[in-house]
Amino acid sequence: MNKIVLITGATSGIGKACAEKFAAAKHNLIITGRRQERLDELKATLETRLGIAVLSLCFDVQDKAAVAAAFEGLPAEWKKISILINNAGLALGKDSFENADIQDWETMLNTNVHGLLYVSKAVLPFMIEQKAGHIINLGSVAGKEVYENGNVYCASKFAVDSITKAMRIDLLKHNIKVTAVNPGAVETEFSLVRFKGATAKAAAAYDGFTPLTAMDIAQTVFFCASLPPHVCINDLSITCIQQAGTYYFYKNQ
Ligand code: NDP
Ligand code: 8X3
Repeated sequence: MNKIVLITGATSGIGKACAEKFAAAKHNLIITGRRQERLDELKATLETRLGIAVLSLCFDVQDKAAVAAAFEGLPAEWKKISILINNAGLALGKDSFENADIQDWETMLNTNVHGLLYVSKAVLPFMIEQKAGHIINLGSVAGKEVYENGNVYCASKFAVDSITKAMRIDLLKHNIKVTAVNPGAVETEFSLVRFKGATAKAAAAYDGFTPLTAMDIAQTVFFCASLPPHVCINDLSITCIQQAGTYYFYKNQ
């Protein structure tokens, strides 16, 4: 049976690859992001190519009222969400604690932590009503080990790690699975955003090794979502073969 899969941050990178992967398996999708034109383009492509239904919702996950309004206003048939992929997120800057920008810190915490909480709170009543659901949070290896100049980005992903664990415990009674997928370096728009459009600096983030692709992560998320109803992957970390943890890389000589 086709499920409804909600993917936040589907306009780029891992979220977009998840949309393609779940659409290919004939699931219907709710895709979100702030860039309406990218949402429109993805919806048109997936509906035409794969014959699935796609609903796009354009909002900023930092905006609590906008998040609540988007989900309260869903047509009844779209409220039967089976899988929520909390993917929208970003890093801003990679500076030593004393030099980092406070506004960047706030944006990361508001997006990666508050945004994930707002969306989860809005969607959970639909899953509780169905007595089933699966929440998959995009954490990071940066939520397992802090690295130099990673400070508040790492803190935001440590928060995702603990929120995921807390959700899993509290939602046991509702038959809702909660999974964290924690990638190492994945080549997406992540570094371009982190370095605020500085293309050379962003590209240099992947110098000397072959990073994961967005589709590698989408396949992993899809795997977690495809296991039998009684099985829940709790926590899955994944890196490319040239990375171990957050700071060990074996780069091309
Ligand atoms: P991208 O920059 O390619 O994609 C980020 C997505 O998040 C975009 O669709 C963007 O949409 C959305 N987003 C960002 N801020 C907001 C916001 N305020 N409101 C709504 N949507 C927002 O990066 P990735 O695909 O790499 O990142 C996806 C997730 O994976 C993030 O949580 C990231 O922390 C995590 N991750 C990434 C890794 C990597 O190396 N790339 C490694 C580990 C984890 P729009 O701009 O249209 O709003
Ligand atoms: C993104 C991976 O190592 O750049 O979460 O922080 S890293």
